Amino acid sequence: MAETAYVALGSNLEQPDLQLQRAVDDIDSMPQITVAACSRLYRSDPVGPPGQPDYCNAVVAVNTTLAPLRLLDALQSIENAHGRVRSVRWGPRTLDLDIILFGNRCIESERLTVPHYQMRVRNFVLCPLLDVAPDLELPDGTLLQVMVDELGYQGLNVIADRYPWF
Ligand code: PH2
Ligand code: MG
Ligand code: MG
Repeated sequence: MAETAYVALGSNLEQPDLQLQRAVDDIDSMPQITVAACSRLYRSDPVGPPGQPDYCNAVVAVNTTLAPLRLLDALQSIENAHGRVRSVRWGPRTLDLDIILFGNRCIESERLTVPHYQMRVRNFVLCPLLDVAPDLELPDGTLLQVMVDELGYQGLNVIADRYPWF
């Protein structure tokens, strides 16, 4: 049975806007994963170590028959193909693909925590998520719209509206 998952995309190196557009296409071409909806494209102030370039961020809704850890494998293979080097925590990266929600599930394993442990405090995740899922509730019943109203759009700029962005 296919389930809907939400994946957050981020990049702040090597043409971040094009990295994200290619990543959406790469996700959609994976076996057993279909991109059902794609958010607007945002430029955002970096959160984390100072002195890094601005990020581009977006969120896609995917339909998948993969189990959560197999979806994670697929996304990590795309990160690696985009030249991702894992070094500084929250430091600059060519491509970051995070599973933020997987159906209504709560998952706590060594490799994967869903809902994503930081999503509630990151408007560069919640605001694009609202583009693709305006009526969404988290597994604990919190309304996404309420969280977005609390966090606001500070530090975020929409740089492209409808996918394909370019
Ligand atoms: N990702 C991080 C750390 N900081 N800042 C922004 N604006 N966007 C990101 O995607 C981001 C970040 C680590 O995943
Ligand atoms: Mg991340
Ligand atoms: Mg990540």
